[in-house]
Amino acid sequence: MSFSIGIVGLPNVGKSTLFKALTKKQIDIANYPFCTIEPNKGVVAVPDERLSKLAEFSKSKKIVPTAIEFIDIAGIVKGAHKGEGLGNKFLANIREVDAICQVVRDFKSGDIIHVAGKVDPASDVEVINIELAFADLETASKHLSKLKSKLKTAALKTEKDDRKAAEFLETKIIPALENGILLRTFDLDEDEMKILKQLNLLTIKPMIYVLNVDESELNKPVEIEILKKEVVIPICAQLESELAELNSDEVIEYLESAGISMTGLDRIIVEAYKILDLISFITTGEMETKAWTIKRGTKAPQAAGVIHGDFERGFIAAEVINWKDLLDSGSEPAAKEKGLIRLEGKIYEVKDGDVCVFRFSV
Ligand SMILES: Nc1nc2c(ncn2[C@@H]2O[C@H](COP(=O)(O)OP(=O)(O)OP(=O)(O)O)[C@@H](O)[C@H]2O)c(=O)[nH]1
Ligand SMILES: [Mg+2]
Repeated sequence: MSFSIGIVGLPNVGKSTLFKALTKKQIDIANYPFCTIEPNKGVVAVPDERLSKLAEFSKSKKIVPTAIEFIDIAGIVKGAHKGEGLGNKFLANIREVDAICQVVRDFKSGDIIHVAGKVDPASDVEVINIELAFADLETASKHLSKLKSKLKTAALKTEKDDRKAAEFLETKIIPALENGILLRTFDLDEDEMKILKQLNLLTIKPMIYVLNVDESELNKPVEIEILKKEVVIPICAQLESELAELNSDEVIEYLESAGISMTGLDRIIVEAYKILDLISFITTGEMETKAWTIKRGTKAPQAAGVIHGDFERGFIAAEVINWKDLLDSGSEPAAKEKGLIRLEGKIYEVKDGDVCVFRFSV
């Protein structure tokens, strides 16, 4: 199971600079047989401080973090939804990703050309979001006309769902998109989600914003009205690309001197993981300590299935303990003695930070 984040934004805002820095952190792909690496794709480890602590606890020989994929997408320009620039290819690329990371230029330094002639993050965000909304508008309108012509000939029994979908698109979705409203801000019920899901729309995908600022402005609060309710990560892409060249001791030294706990890149990875509603459970032992990705709400058998199909098919039960409880109890037998290791069945929802052992029989 691999999740991907598309890096989008206007041309020349620092997308590739950010992407290259990310790929310096590219994981040892031998551990991740599912991924084919293409030049604009990079698979990076999701930082997780719990793993090193558990590895020490279990005397593990290796640590295997979980990973997500970033895709560097060509810059978008005004009119992309009509095919301007690399419009169509760009939009096709975004359809494939699970979430969007929108890079917005706010750095003033250097003589880097801005496509609109001046640095104006709020206006840039608007341009991109309107392109995404208009691309969705086209998709939704096409689908609506298909539904309408189908309804003209449909038998009475089958038409109820189609009629409902057509009305929903016509009265709610299309007017919103015409006004440039992103669909992910909508409260949608299950039926409505189902209608939209098959359309593979862009503005329904979760999004984080990366504000590419000058290094001197890194600690300033973000005061951009349009981004008030959004997840915004200020970074300096150029600085991140320099940090990516350093070894881990040097990075720690830098973080301490700057008074921060994580590099901008790591924050992006962690936030991307969060907006995808992904969580990790952990397996730990002498061989390895390993994090596994699941969607929040996944039940124990399906979580087990992420490790191996047999674990799901032959699922019996899961032995579960929170990672911190395990560390605090000093040893596994001590945790067992205190009754902290629970036996959970098929309906148990695995939690973030659960350390699991699955019992199965095939
Ligand atoms: N001063 C400064 N320059 C930067 C920063 N980030 C990127 N740049 C420069 O801006 C230029 C464009 O950066 P890219 O990363 O290629 O931009 P892009 O968004 O990938 O551009 P397209 O692929 O054309 O859409 C390069 O010359 C970078 O060195 C930054 O944080 N500060
Ligand atoms: Mg680029």
